[in-house]
Amino acid sequence: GPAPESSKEALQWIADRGGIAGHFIGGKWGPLRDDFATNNPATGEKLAGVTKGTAEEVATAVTAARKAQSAWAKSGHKRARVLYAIARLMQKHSRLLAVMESLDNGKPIRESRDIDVPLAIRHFYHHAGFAQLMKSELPDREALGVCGQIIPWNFPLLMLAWKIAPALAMGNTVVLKPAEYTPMTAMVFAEICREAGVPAGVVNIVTGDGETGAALVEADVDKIAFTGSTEVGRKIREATAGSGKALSLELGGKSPYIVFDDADLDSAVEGLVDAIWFNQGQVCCAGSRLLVQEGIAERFYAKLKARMQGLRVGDPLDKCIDVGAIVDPVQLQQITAMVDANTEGEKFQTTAPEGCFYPPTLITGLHPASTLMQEEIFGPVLVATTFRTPAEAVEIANNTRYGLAASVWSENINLALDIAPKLACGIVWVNGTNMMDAAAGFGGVRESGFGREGGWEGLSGYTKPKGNAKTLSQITA
Ligand code: TXE
Repeated sequence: GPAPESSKEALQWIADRGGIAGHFIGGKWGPLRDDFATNNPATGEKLAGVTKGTAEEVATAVTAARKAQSAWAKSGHKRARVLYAIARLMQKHSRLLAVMESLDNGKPIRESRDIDVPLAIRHFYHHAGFAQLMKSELPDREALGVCGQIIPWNFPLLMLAWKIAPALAMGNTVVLKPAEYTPMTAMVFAEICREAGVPAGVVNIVTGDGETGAALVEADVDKIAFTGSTEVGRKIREATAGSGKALSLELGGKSPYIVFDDADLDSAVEGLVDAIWFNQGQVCCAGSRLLVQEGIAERFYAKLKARMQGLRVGDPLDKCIDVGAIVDPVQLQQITAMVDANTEGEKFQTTAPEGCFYPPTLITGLHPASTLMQEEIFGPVLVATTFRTPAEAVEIANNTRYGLAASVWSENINLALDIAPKLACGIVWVNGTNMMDAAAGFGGVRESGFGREGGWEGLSGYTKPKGNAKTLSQITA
């Protein structure tokens, strides 16, 4: 096969910046300190030192964003021009972005190159158009002001794009905190902002961990947009309650993948490869709970196991690899502990190399109420049960505290369309999975969060009625 993608350019890029990922505030780099490390999970080697942002540094970034906001909100044409420039420069630097993402996160280069980076770019193009349309399409709305944005490590660049593009399009300025495991592509993005002529203070990046995130939640921002764990989402909801800050939460999931006996089984198997082995299963909307109609279960499991044996696990920079490294040994430990604690059902596992890798795993015959059917594993582990009737499928599907996505497989479109609205979740895919688009709202219900990203809903979440709705802190100031 082709040679692995070279990491030389990305490693040189990091070395040229003193080996540190740190703050980008008011259009300038710094402070830059080596407070903790971000590693390449595939090798365990340190990739860069990371600056842990203090509450003072967060406040400095918020002040810079505040200062830049009213000028930025003035011209939709200018915002469109700048957002287009960002998109074009991301294209120009797409190879660096893709390799950097795979080095920092461990995801297969095929995915960062063909999915993460192009979708992130698409997001900027899409929202550039809307920046221009804001005045005519949303004449009664205006920017919220300064948005604090906190993102996870599973799609570092894509989540950055989901957060920053709509906020900027609607005239907000932002302070974004990348996840502690994966700050690197946000660093490349900051330089792209400079090259694109983003005015100083419009995009601020503050690196750090959960404490830095908590400081951002407490800071003088008008909105917090968060993607991450349900547990932290709950803390943020408590911390912002009564503050007048707008809030959107995109949290965990345990999304059902329902296969009826009349489904095209080969397509449904291939869909599962995407649903649960894409990005090592570290996907909030992963189809992690397989529900198969009883009569076809054995046949379907056999096909699935054969397909699993064809999945190649290993070096993320190898273009032939299907499943890369788990983001961090802590996450690997969590996946291992959850799977090892289970004593129910039948486990089928393929193999994985030594190190921070976990083999594709299928556990069948689980009771719908069992821990593995209820809790998010956030790894390449598919758990399965069977059902008899469509009504039973709906009942099992809705029997979790989450409600992000669902996937329904049947050749009977009447059945699929009858089932879809009965599923308690934000997104239903019919005969497909993980279909994302900048023009479609994405988000969940119940403990998967609220608010939508993408589409009109996502845009309106970054606006407020004109001349109205000052935040509590603005009123009391
Ligand atoms: O997430 P955290 P972690 C789930 C998944 C995973 C688990 C733990 O099950 O195993 O969460 O992952 C910042 N105030 N998901 O610990 O802690 C943190 O620095 C403000 C699902 O990495 O939620 C990071 O930037 N911010 C999920 C971001 O929150 C805080 C994707 C997410 O980290 C904070 C990731 C605080 N008190 C994990 N504490 C999805 N839905 O896609 C932490 N942070």
